[in-house]
Amino acid sequence: MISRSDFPKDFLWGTATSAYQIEGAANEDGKGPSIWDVFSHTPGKIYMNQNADIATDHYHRYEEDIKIMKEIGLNAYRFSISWPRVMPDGRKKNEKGMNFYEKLVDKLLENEITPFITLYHWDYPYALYERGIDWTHPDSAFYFRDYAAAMFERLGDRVKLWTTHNEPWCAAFLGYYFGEHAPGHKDLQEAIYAAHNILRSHALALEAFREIVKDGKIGIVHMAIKVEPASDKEGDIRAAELADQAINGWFLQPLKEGKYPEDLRRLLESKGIKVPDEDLDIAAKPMDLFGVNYYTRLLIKSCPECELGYDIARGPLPKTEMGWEIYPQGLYDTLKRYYELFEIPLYITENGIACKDEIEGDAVNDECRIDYLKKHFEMALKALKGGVDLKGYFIWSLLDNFEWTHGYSKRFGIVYVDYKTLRRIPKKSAIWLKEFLKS
Ligand code: GCO
Repeated sequence: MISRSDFPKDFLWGTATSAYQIEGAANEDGKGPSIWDVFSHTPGKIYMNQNADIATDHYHRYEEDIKIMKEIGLNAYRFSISWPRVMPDGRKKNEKGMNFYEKLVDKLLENEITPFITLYHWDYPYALYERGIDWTHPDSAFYFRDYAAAMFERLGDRVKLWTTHNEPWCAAFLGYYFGEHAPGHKDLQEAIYAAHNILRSHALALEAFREIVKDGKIGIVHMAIKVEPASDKEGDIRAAELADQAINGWFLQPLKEGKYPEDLRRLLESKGIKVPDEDLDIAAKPMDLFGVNYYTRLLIKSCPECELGYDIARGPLPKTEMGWEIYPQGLYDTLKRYYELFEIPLYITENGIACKDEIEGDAVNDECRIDYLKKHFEMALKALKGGVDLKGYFIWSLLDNFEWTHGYSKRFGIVYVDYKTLRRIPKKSAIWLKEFLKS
């Protein structure tokens, strides 16, 4: 079994969360609604019509949660800022909202836990959306830049590790094409515009960061699914290449060289979709770090009748409560790919598993999570030994929390949350992690 001492001494070991999924206090202290507040209150969108008005009430319990992190022995914490909490209308500062994040950061630093901030984890200000200035509108990039600059000014003296966006693919394609996430649109053209403006907003925020946080490091967090062909048939191999361009390349290539993947761009244009290219060159501004969210792989098969010519095939491997295959090898492959592509430090910004967590008395015996984490830690170490400059590992997640359209039905935490009382109960994986961090 590997031990913590196999990793560099300054390696960050943390957990990851996001504002909408854990904070609650959805209308408190001047916070404005986000598109997720509105979406989760729309009947039929979320499992059992649940919402995150309360979530895990981290807004009021963050000191207790930091104490738990400290107790486990974690030295970092990845969290996101709720844009409408600090700017209810999308641009005017709300001091009470700002103050929450200052207190959170100060408490983390007091406990020698390194804060690692995500600026956008999908909770766009509804006030901007209802004015038509959502991600499909070019001005969204300027509003985002002003929001980012305000946060750099407010926290940049204490927080040195930043990312602009969490999984832009989800914000653009789940939100605007598949309709599964807020704002629930189903329009491929809108999704392409949203992806483009998110990339522009990332570039503008980077420019602002260079001006404001001279000694900081900034990047982006990508949903890094390992795409593989369902068979070695030519059709499946071609389909997987196209799917990889859609899921990974659509963001990786602009970030690397300021242009979209050629095959997919041509296919989209052949369907009458306009693919913008203005400002795309700025998306390739140099970053200091790259965040890899890895969970699983996707097997792709050819599907001539499908809109983009491919479909997902069900894989043979053991699966999680989300139905995702458990595939640690994909983490190693993904880390190697992205390090070779960007040649900058990588962080595993999310990795974790939803298990059938049952509580017995005061214990949750989540062996499935311990097994998953062990195997993925081993792949991270293998990548490190293989030359990848891996700087940290954030487990998704600290707490069970609001799993988007699945509501509270899927538990990813290393700490169990009893949603009736909001009591936190460290699971067996938290106890295992505590031992690992001492090893
Ligand atoms: C994501 C999001 C998280 C999810 C987690 C489990 O990567 O999709 O960052 O908010 O909750 O990944 O699905």
